[in-house]
Amino acid sequence: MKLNKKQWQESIARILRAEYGTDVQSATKKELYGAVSRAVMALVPARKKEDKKRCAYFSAEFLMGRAIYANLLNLGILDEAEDALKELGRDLAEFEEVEDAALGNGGLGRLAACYLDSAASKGIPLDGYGIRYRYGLFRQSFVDGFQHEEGDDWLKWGDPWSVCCERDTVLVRFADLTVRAVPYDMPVFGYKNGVVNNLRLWQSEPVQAFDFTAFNEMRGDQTAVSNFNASKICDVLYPNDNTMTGKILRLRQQYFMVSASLQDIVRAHKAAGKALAELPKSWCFQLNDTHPVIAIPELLRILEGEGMSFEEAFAVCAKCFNFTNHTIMAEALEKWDALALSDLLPDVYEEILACQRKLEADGLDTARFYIVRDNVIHMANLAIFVSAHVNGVAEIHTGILKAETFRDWYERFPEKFVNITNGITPRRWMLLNNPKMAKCIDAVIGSDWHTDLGKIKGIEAHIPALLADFKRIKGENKAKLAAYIKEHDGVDISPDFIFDVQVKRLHEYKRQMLNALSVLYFYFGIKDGSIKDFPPTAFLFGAKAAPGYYMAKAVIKFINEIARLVNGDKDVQDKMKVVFMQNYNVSYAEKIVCAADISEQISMAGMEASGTGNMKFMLNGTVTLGTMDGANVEICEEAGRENNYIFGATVEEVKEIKKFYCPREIVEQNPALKRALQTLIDGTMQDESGMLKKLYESLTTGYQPDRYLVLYDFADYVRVKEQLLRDYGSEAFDKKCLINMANVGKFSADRSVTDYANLIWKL
Ligand code: 26Q
Repeated sequence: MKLNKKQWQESIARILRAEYGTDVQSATKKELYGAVSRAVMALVPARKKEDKKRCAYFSAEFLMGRAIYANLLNLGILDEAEDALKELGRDLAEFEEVEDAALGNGGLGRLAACYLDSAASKGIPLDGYGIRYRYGLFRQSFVDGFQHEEGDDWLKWGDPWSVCCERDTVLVRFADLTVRAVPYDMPVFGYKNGVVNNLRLWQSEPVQAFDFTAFNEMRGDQTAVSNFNASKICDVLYPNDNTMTGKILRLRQQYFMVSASLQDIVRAHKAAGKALAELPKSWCFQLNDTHPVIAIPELLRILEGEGMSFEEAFAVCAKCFNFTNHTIMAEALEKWDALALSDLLPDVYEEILACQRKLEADGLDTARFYIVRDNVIHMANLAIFVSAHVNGVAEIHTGILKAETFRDWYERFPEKFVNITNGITPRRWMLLNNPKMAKCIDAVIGSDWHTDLGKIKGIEAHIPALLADFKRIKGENKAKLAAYIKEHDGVDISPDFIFDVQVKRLHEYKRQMLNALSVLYFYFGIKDGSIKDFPPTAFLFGAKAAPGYYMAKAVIKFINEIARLVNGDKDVQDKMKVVFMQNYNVSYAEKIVCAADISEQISMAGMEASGTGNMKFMLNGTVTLGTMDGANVEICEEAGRENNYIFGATVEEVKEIKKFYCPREIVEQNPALKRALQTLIDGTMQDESGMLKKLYESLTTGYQPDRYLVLYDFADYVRVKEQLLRDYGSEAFDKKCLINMANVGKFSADRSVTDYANLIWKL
């Protein structure tokens, strides 16, 4: 599977000649990218047909990021490929322009991608199944401080990592049309272990040219409709994160993906000569949130179509399915209108009703347990009722699921509930994005930590010796990020500044507003002299707002206005800078997490299921400024609360506060906060749109003013943030950074997938 330098060069030249009619010297970046990728693909061994049980990870999102570097790294040929190209006068770095495969929104989609990497690297037989969206998550830019969205044409660089498996095409039937589902397979390489798992993404196509029988079954007047709708199913990823819109096209996407996947799996199972009752011995299915939960009634339908009774089919499903919940936000728990679903998928609807009847026949109290009620289908309840295991994604989150969100279910089925704390792959999030730091660690403790992250604990005994290198490398990473920001966002920031970073999706519960208001507080404090000796700090933001999420877009506008105010004021130029980085994505994140001095994880306690960005920063040696929420809690357990900066109301306190909360009182008692808040309405900022005024109102008036306790937590946040800024630069502070890095072991996705394999999949 390995090539020497000469063989590499020959292979690339051959592909360039055959596919593009060109040579290495004149090939465009895109052509060269295609040729290098295809040269790698030519090395992929044929999949061995093994009789091991496999897990299928069903997910509407896979946020893979750029494939080329990660693939070369995992195959152990990154340096060889680099050498081979260099000698030909070309450079791997040219591919930095290649579009990210952004077939996901944020945490949930990136988690799926990290789990694919880790499973392959651990030799765990896990395959991903999802949708090949024509357009991924929109590209973001700012115009006058407002977010603008553009289609993400990720295929314009071609898709050399995928193989179209036309022969595995299946038909997916809706009441009003039948479409072809064509699979595209992407190999998932384990880290230097020869394992190749698979990510199968389905693309919808019109049926005509393919299957004349299916075509003829349809009435003539439906032809045009089906032709129109077929490809539309996979047109675009819904850009929502932690909210749900009840759009029927979204339901079509979900059904399309799971129906195709299950038909494919059942067909292969039968072709291997195995009985369908034995399916649980060969397969299990992990449902990545509620988005693929319609797989449950679909498998019931398929199995009954093969001659099983409902009871028999149900028994198979109850062994095969498992469900991961990623959010407690009511607005993200999927519910579908029963009439709409029965119109679109009448047979599937019958299966859902049969599940509801079974629930009743099992003697569950319908006041507390229901799948269908008042003509609404509750997908999470369906998932819990049928699944063998239900898991949350961090200790605190699983605790809240048990005690609140799914309390009744937990009381009735305690054995189903498990916690599996999220993790990240250390290959992409350290070896690839911070290679110098990785080499530096290798020199001290060897390289076992690449695949056994617990071993990174070994650096703790060498912290004094590592400090100088750590600071130098962080400095270099900061300089690189600063140069990128200059080029990409047009703002000059000095690498000597403290880099205070908040990058994640934009959501009210994540409280970018809290950070924004603190920036204004510092700004006015420096201006009026009440804050002295402020250490020069760059406040860096990155976040996409769902296009339909008004408040989130208002926050972006607000922060961009703050940036205009601060960066345009000569008085504070040597003290602070504010940048809202455009189009934050996986590739941008790789540059950011190795260059940050502060990781802002400041959600209202109880709201962030886990967070995984927090882990990426920790791995790269960054302290967390955060609340006791999500995985922050476990980060403190592992690395010590004293080595991080924790503030704010706890989950228990939030509950109490909400009983009597009056944000106006808080503001009246805190003139500095009031001043920062007033900028939303006092003309400091341009606001012809009226958005900022709405933002002000959401914090101060209405039914639930300041739902996420931004104003309540402000004073404590600023107190701890000021402490952090004072500590920065001391040796004690640098040690905290490395202690965090040393104690990141738990947050390896290798550990997470091993837990899934042992506790849930039983592979
Ligand atoms: C649902 C219906 C219709 C349209 C969109 C959606 C939708 C899409 C994406 C709902 C939710 C999401 C994404 C949720 C998500 O990313 N949750 C995050 O999951 C991470 C991985 O577990 C956690 O670390 C984060 O805390 C959690 O916010």
